[in-house]
Amino acid sequence: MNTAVKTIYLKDYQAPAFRVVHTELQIDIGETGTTVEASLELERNRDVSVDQPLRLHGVDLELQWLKLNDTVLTADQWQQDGEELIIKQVPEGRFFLYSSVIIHPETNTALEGLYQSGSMFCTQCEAEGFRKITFYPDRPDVMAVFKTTIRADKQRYPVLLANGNPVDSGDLPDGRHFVTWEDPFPKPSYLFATVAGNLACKKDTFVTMSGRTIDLRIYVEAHDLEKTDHAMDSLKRSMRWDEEVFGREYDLDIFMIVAVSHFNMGAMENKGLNIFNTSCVLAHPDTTTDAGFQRVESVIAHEYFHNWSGNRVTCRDWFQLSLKEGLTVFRDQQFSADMLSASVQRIEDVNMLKTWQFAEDAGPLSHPVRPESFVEINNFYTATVYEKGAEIVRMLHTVLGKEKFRKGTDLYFSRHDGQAVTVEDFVKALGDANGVSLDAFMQWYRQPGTPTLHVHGEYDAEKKTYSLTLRQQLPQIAGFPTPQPLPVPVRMALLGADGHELALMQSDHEESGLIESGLIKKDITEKTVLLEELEQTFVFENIAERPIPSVLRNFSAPVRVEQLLSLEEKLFLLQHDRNGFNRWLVAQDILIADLLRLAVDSRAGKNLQPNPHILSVLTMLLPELAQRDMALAAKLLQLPSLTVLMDAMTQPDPDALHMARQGMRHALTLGLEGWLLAQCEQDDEAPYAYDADAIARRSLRNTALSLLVSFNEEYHALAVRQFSSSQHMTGQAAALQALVHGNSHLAESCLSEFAARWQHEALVMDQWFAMQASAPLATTIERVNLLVQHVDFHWNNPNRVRALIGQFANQNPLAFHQKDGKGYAVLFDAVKMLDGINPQIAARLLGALGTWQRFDKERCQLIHAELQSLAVSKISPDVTETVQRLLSAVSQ
Ligand code: HT7
Ligand code: ZN
Repeated sequence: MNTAVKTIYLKDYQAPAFRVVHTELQIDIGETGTTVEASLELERNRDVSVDQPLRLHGVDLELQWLKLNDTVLTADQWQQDGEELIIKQVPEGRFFLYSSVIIHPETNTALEGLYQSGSMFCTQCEAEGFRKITFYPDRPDVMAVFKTTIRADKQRYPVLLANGNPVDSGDLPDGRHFVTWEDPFPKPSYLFATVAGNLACKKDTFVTMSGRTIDLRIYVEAHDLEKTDHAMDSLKRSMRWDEEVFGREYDLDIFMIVAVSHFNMGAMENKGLNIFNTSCVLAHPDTTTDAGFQRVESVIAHEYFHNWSGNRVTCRDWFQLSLKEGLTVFRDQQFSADMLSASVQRIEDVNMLKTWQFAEDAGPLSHPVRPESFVEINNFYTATVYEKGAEIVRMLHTVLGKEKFRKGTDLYFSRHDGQAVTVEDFVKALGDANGVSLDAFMQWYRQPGTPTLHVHGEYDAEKKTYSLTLRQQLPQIAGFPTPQPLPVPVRMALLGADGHELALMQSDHEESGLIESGLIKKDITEKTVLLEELEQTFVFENIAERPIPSVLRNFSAPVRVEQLLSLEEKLFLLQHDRNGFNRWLVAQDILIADLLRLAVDSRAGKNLQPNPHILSVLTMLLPELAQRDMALAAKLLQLPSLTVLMDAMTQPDPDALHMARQGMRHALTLGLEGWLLAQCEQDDEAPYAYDADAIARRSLRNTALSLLVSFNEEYHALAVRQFSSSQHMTGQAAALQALVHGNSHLAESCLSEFAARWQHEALVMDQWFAMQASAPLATTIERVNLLVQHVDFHWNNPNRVRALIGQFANQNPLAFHQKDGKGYAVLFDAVKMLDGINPQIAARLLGALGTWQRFDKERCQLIHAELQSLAVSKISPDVTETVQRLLSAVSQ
């Protein structure tokens, strides 16, 4: 086992011994090496004991010289210890440290620090990449004003960018040139960015709420310029929305986005110079699906919103990562809900949370939203930190209500502007602004695991009261203290016999402190009750009839729900609940239960008979619902995924669940065939429109097509027709995927035609790889092994690796968990191959095994053997940490 890894603990946090007042960088880009000269104006932090030496981080830097004020330092005046450069003797008061290093972006395949992506140079500094550029106190609580000069060959790199505003530029000898940028806002090093390239630019302007005109620029490779309109529109919508909803105005004179094809994540919020994965900025109807358009809009918003939640107010240390990410995800989810459909947005967000975060929290990779230790912080950019973190912010929004939440964020941003703070500071500001304590919610940041909410209702016909008993069951996660009760806001309504919502009057003595203080609004028919203890009963009076409760509306808390309702009551909710999100939630519950039953039947070799009552309600409901809410109808038609079903089974059996799911799809299609066909025969609109109605129409049509193609070979021609005639990628890709996943004999020629047409569009080819890797077929492993050899597959491009290996391991449980272990071999071979190229991506791929301990003995043995063999090979700290955490499942 590679044990040479160092664990960092939250409890060991110490304030920095030195502050950087001013940072000046001179970056000289060369083809075989880049020189970085830094000038740091430093001073001792008076709050910290004086005898501490100056410690700077540095990784893979070739040091040329070091100077302290006017004196060149000799080798005995500094020492290196791992990633640290230590200088013991420094002057009192302010002083300057100058350094010169050579770095090699041209061979940097880890995509951290300064690296080459295609023909351009760009940076990625979050979390700890700046130390690969120069010696620096590379920690988020050291905030400095930056001035950056970048020099490069003028012909090859006419565009030279850095954070802030441009203040100088000019020509240099030998065909080189320079540009100087100044960023007046103090920032941590992780927000530093620079770019050099030959880039085309889409320009626009935005007038802020105080009347300032901001230059907006999106830099891309010339052939992608036509794909920037949607990103620019999304940016302007985000800027306006943040002013209107959060009162946040942009601060610099210019806001730039650069698209790069090699990027470890989606995008990065560097101050004034966001760097984006091409997949999250480029969009055109010819090459991008609806999902792609939506992703661009939400990632543009997310990174823009970081300007306040992350940049102006940043994190004290990396344990506080959710401070900026949870809040910013919540903000981008609210934005997207306002742009398209609020209930569809919530369905998609919750589906994501339940699929990935609940699974992460149920296995050896479980960790609190604020972790307490890490080896490699890059391993903690997780669904828990992001998505569960956003749910905590949403709960605070729910208990405070919109206006008070806004008062709270106003105070947070003004109180902590220019500071590096903690999650406690955030929760305290929300409480202080409203004269209440929200401290109880801190426990959500500390305690890992998903609680289960048990719901039980009792009606007293004589007293006309309805008692709703809520009980929280908290999982004990190995290595953590006994879990404590959490504050769980439960938004609810009571439905009468014909589906109308009953007036809710609650006995006053039952209400919690927060509700008494008037913080939770009393609505007439919908309200939020706050469960603060392990168990509480809430009594509602004057209830004239036995009601059916609709609880956890809009998923008001990130919990699993166990509710004692009959199938009839659940089907009633599915048909009558006015809350679209809850109709989806109860539909999932109904379908999961029946699919689990069918899986048991499948294992027993029985005939698969989906519950006829469920089928008859769905076949009646869907056509009628589609007339009023097409988006919801499409969501209901997409059955729970195999991953969600595996989570619901004590010992997941992907083969039996797949059979069950196929059986249910078949039965549904049988009942709805005519209506499904009618959806596919409707006009496939051109030109493409990006709005909620058009997206819903395409979604329903494509779901219908996929069901029909799997149902009967007769319909394969229909898919081929859509594939050939559709005027947009949403239609084309859906038709091709239906054929590939439906194992059609027509798939192969369409795949070839598609590749021939789109071979020069990298993002379209990513879709081509992805749809083959995610096909739930016995032949998929063989195909993935062939695709790894394809001329267009490149291990050094994370988008391509995610499209092939990531999709296979995460979106194709049937093939990945194939009994013979060949699917696991695909993943482990990929991790071994990638670790030397890009350890961040290698470690992230292993996340697909987050629930491996729940499988049967044979599969567990196969995975265990692979993990152990990886553990004893020479691997990066990133992969070592993840392997060790995965292996800890066997000792739990
Ligand atoms: N804040 C950004 C995080 C990020 C990142 C982290 C590790 C390695 C590469 C990275 N690229 C971007 C993304 C975000 O806005 O959440
Ligand atoms: Zn973010």
